[in-house]
Amino acid sequence: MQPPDVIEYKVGPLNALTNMVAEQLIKDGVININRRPNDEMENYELFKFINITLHVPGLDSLLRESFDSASFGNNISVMFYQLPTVNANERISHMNLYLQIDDEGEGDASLRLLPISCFVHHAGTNVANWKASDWYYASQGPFYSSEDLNDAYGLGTLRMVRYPKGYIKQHTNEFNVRKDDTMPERDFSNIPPPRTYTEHGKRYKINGYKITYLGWQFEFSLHPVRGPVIYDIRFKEHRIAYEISLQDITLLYHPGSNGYGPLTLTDTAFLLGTGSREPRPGLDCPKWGNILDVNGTFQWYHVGPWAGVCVFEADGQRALWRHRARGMVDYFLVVRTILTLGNYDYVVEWEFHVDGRIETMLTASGYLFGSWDDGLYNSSMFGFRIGDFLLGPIHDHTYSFKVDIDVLGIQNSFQTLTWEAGDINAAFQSDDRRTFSGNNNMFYFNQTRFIRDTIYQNETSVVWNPHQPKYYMVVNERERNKWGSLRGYRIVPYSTEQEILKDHPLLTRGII
Ligand SMILES: [Cu+2]
Repeated sequence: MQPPDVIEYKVGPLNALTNMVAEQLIKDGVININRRPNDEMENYELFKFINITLHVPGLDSLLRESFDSASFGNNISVMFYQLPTVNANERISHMNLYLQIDDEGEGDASLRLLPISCFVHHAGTNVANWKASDWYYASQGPFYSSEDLNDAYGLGTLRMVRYPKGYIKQHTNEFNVRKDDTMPERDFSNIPPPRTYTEHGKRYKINGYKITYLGWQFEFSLHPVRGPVIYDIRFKEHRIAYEISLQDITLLYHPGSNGYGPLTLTDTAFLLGTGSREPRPGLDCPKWGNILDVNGTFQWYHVGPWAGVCVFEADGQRALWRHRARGMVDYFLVVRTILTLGNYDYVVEWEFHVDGRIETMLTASGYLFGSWDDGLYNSSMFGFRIGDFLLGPIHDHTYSFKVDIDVLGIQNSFQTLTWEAGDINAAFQSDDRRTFSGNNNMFYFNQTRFIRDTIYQNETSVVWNPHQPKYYMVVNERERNKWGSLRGYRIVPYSTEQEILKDHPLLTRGII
């Protein structure tokens, strides 16, 4: 029998709601089963596995003594975060305990971490082969097993952590963020805020997942692992892009103790778990907007359609352009999805402006992931203390998008435009198709600035440097506008951040 593996299928064609065809994209056996994303059945087995390991006689009194009489299964729970591995035969998760003391669980799993952890090795599909290793208690270890940790506790060799008595009672529900009625109201806050409405109907049309709006046309889809996608994007009948899609949300955390959650996350993997959420009318979808169903999956199982994307026309309430008595308002169509991935809510949206510009936006809110901090061993080089035993560690969210541009066909090239400073002669000599026949003296300044454009023949990566601005463009070398310039689209990065880490193994190896 073939060993279990991972296969990806292409399903289409677009907007065909019936008679779809599935085509296998990757050959059997190419992707090792250990490379699959987060898996709920496996989580269930992990909980069962660790449950047995944690119910070691004596460990219970270690927990009670450390954490204000808390106990596992009562107000202590467990979390697992998968770690990146180089070897495909490995599948390792970091196990961490946390206090579960909020009625609604808000913030518990990401903020109330406890400093008891281990690694669980759970490669393959045979649970009997799984094992736990590297137990730590308040950054002391590693202990080979939970029994060894328990023995150290019994011998009195552990440096103990002791939460103050009454800690749990005092902190219960403190992370349930809601309006504080004891605070004074702000002036005029009792008056309803401004509202936009569509007086004479909508200016966009939705047919299945095909959306049209003032010359725009595209199709929306939701990939079960990677998230929202728009396909076949056309402006005034012309194809601009085949696909613009979220590929991954990568997080790198840098905790200062063994009590931490994820070290690295490819957050979109959580789509298979909690996944896409309904945009809420009045909060992130205007009441006049349309909410479309998406194909819902939960942990690989199809669970039928659920409301997952909001479409509406926004009043930008600013000028797209203006000059004296003339001008045009910046109205745009918004396609917005909400991804609630664990402690974060990501809002992914595309804006289609009437001037032919598309903006891809991604924002994050929710609860941050903390790490345990005892306040004794000042680990403030890793972040800021934000509570008792709690550090908000520095981390970053990197959003990767695939942008498959097709400007007037698929024969496209990548072009960059840079500026150089130099004297007049250097400027004219920079383009060997031209010769300068004028007199240098006609320029009041001899120093000038000139453009250099490059069309890349080979695939390459680009490093964005705000100190050396560059225009990135995808152009069609066979299509020119009436003034002779190549037709294309410019890619404008909005991020102002530079490279996040120089030598992080995850970034340098390029593996997950
Ligand atoms: Cu964050």
